[in-house]
Amino acid sequence: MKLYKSGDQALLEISSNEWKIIEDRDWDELINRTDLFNYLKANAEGWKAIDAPIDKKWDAPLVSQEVWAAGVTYLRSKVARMAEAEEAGGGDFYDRVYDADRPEIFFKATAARTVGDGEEVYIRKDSTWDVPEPELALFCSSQGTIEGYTIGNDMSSRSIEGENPLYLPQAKTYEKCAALGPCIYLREDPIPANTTIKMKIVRGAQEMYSDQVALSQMKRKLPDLVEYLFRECNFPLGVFLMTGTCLVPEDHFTLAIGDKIQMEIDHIGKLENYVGKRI
Ligand code: DO4
Ligand code: MG
Repeated sequence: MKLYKSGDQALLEISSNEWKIIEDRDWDELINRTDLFNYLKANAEGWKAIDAPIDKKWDAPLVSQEVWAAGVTYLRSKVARMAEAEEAGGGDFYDRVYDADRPEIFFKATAARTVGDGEEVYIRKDSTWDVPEPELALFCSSQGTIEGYTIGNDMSSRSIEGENPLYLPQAKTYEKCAALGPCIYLREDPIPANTTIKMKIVRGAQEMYSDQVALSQMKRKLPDLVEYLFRECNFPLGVFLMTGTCLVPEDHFTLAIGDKIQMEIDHIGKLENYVGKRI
């Protein structure tokens, strides 16, 4: 089951040919509940049936929630970050966090800095090395339960974070630094470990990057990441948590204005964004 946001409306895809519209409902109130899947399933009969929308543009599935992110949860991220921070003497930190009990968790973006499917993400003007990071993102209720899944793009400046790990907040958080979407994917059981995350970067007619990874490659357990996030923080409206990347383009690659970034996660769908720059 998938829940999409389009302006003030919520649309529920029960199956490819069974859609419902949920009108006049506050998005924050609708999604922030434990057992969201069964709530939607139990109430679906009362909502109006509609035809499957064609070529619809979906909003990012959040209104007031914060977006957080976990890092160095896959070996590939650890190795890439150790190399980029080596000269600055910070490589060791990534090695240590990969093996530590406490995961790396950082504040990523407010809803206002997060875009949806089909929109522009930005690269910083003071950055020379930029990459998108395709990540499984969790939607957690205010009670700390994992209620759904979406695709997250954790846009990152590798030149800034590589200069000094203390610059991480500037490498990660700026206008349009995050994309989420296209929906919140809901299921009764946890998302399967063989779920695949894919990313393609296209420049004009040329494919610049294409790779994929299975979720099973992640070192951390999703509930452990959530447990750390909720230890000393309350999220009265729920929260989105990106869970780290494994797909890192070769070091010579940096994003350019106009690049198309296509992310896909099994079951959830596709998230496509274009690279722009704040004027
Ligand atoms: O420590 C830097 C950021 C790590 C990250 O964003 C990731 O591994 O996805
Ligand atoms: Mg990341």
